[in-house]
Amino acid sequence: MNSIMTRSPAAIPALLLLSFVSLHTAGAQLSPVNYDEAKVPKYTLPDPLVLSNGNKVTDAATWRQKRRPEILRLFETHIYGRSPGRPAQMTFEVTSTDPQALGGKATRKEVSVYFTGQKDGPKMDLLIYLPNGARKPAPAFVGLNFDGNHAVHPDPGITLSKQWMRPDKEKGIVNNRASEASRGQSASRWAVEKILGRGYALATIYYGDLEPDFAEGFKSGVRSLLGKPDQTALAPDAWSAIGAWAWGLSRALDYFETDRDIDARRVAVLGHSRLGKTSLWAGAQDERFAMVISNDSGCGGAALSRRCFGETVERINTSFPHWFCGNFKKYNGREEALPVDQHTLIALVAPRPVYVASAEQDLWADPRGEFLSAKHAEPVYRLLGAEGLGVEEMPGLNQPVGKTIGYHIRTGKHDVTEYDWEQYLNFADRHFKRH
Ligand code: GTR
Repeated sequence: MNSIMTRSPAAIPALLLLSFVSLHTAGAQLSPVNYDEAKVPKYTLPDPLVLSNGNKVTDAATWRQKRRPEILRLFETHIYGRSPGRPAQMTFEVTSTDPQALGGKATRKEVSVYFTGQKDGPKMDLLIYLPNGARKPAPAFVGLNFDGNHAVHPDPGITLSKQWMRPDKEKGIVNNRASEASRGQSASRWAVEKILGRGYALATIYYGDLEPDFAEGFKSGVRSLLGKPDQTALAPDAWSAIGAWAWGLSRALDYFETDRDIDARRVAVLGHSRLGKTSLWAGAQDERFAMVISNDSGCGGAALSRRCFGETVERINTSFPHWFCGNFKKYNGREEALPVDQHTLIALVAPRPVYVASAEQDLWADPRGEFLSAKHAEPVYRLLGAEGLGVEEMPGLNQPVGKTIGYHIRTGKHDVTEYDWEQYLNFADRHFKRH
């Protein structure tokens, strides 16, 4: 989703820039967007290794038993809301299998996950490609997609999503529904053949299966279908849209545990932008994810909120009130009052490998803030005996760095590219092939 009003104005012509500013300031009195490093406020980050009671965390046991649960609760209470667990009645159904998909390179499977065990109840549809000829069970990447499973590849065998979608003529979305013209529309973001060629499986789900992405979307998504019947007033710490999307990723992992073709102990969860915020939250909560990847996730994702660079807490809460829980609104313009910052979200992934990626032109997402988050998560990795980022300074363009925490900033705009996938595959090879 690259709406102009939400991206860095750096690459936008002056006239458009004017409308960018006015759209962003219409109605609400929002502070101007800061893209000047010199104007980043002075801030002190919460120390991931100091408990709320002021005691220092100096051993792994205290991290695991006290500080990790404490940080997790803080994120639930103040940022993403509390999500339920696995529904007791959930069932899975393999709805199609083609062992000779993509010219014989892959086995394509589609799996419906019925959250209440009822076929006419809430469900999500997984698209899975398994690498033919590679050793099974295969390690896998799983991520939500923006435009429907049929959009990740032109493969005509993928079932066309019937869910609500944001209108988009270019993507063949007519009357809020996908059409044949929608096939393969986001293929550039999913390096399917490359992933399969490297011996990995790929699984994806349309994020709208869990909740359509608009303020009132929760009324027809899993938050109300699985929650209390009257969801008109959500509690201030009830799960958010990001919470619902992340919850779906954990349900995919529940399925992988039953599929002998996939190695559920080597699954990397990844996402781009709002879905990168989601992959971080999914991976932070659910320790079954063996690796977590954030692609250009920005504010409320990898970027440090306290830097107030590009998108701020106030802006994101104003444009997308449903993404975070009600309590997060209390921090509009008061980032310094947050009991956590996003480096402690990354620290929740420790000691599992985590990768944070930025793009040079994606100033709206604050590339430096994304790097610094990764950097400030390092003390937790070290405490747990893992190597962190391994560098002190932000690397130059297209120079991936990192040990257990990976990072790169590539040239180009807010997007997922072949280059990003190349780095994720190399990172996964380094960590997964040891098993
Ligand atoms: C923007 C939003 C960002 C990012 C992006 C996306 O509009 O301001 O935080 O999440 O959407 O998801 O594409």
